[in-house]
Amino acid sequence: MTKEILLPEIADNVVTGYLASVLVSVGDQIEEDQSIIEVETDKATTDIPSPFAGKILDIKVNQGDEIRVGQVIMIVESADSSAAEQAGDKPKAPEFSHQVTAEAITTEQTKDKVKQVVSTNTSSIADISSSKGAIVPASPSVRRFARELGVDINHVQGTGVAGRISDDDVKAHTKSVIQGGGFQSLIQSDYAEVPDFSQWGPVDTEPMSRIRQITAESTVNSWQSIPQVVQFDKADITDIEKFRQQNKNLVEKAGGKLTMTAIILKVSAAALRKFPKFNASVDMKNRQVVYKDYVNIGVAVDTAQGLLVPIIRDADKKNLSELSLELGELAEKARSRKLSSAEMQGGNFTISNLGGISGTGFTPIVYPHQVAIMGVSKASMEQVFRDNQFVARQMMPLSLSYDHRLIDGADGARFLAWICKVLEQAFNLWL
Ligand code: CAO
Repeated sequence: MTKEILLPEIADNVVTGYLASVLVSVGDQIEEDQSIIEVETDKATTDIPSPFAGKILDIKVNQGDEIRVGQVIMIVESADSSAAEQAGDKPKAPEFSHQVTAEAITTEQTKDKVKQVVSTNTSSIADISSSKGAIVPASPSVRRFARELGVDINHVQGTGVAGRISDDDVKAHTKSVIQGGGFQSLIQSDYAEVPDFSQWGPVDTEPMSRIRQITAESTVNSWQSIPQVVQFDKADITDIEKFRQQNKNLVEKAGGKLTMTAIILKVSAAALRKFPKFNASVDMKNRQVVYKDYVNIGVAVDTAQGLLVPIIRDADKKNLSELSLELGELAEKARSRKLSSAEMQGGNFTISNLGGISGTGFTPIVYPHQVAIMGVSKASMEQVFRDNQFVARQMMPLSLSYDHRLIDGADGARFLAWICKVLEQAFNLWL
């Protein structure tokens, strides 16, 4: 019999997504649970599996389309019919209650949701609105843009079809709230037109991926709203590198890799406890500083799709082996696009280690709602003057970008010096 596959609910409060890729073709014989499309949202990229086996008769969506929960994705000729269908029961209308939380989207749950939305009729979109109540019509990118400006999307008047809200509507709303109070520079209202580059030679264009758009928006937002200062220092890691070489077998036996990043994580977690200002957020709206009694650290991971930052939770409570294992797992998940949105949320501080690649120093950008990020560059042997003589030591450059609204220069210098001291002699941690 012929069946439709509809887009299931992907995450809490997510009603649309972008079709990143179609993984099958018309005429393909597919298995139950086989991934058929990849959908990108502001939060993550999710594989959507087929709820049954069959032959694909038609594909109703194209790469790059913005698709809505409940929308028909494909028509499939399914060999078997369920007992309920044979008995003539109508398939259940999709239940779009917000039961799937962003932090708990497992493959099993996604499959369950897919099964819920398989239907032989196309009334699903109407069902969504009636079961959820009024949904403000706006794409994920517009919602994100509004959030970044601190604008409640529910207060924005949409000028598009059926009241759909665009970036321009959010900007117009924001401008009207500010009413020319001298803050226009905070609103990146109109991106300037770029010149026609083809007048100087051949060009090609490609649309930005969602990850690239989000990185672009988030870095612009940070650059415009956080006054950043960068402090540089160098850590003598000669002894800790010896320790790493001597002990890496132990971590390998447990299935992980004892890398410099894991060691830096451990030391940074201790530093965040010692210097609570660096484990805080600035809340200008309420003129307050939010100090956190948990130490969640993001680690920048370079992936083929772009930069992703999974969060190591409670890093201060984990030993080096645990941190190494968890970092390896999260980095692998990032590279295979399996990170959930929850695994990228709630970080207090970030580490960006480019030392495995190249470079003598760089100035990373503080993440929104954090107050500092530490850049790590490639360690190398240097002549260091100690005790009246030059000695060869392995030195690792560190750069700490921090939010000057909360952190003064002396704080930044002390924080980084402490990290260098502990990396130089790890037993300093016990003192
Ligand atoms: N100096 C010298 N060597 C270093 C180093 C440093 N600062 N950091 C790592 N290395 C070495 C490692 O020790 C490892 O050597 P061995 O194989 O001999 O053990 C090698 O480089 C490769 O390391 P790795 O990549 O396996 O592991 P890692 O923990 O060092 O890095 C991760 C993990 C996820 C941080 C890294 O893979 C990555 O993605 N880095 C890029 C981060 C990024 O893009 N930052 C920019 C973001 S914009 O601010």
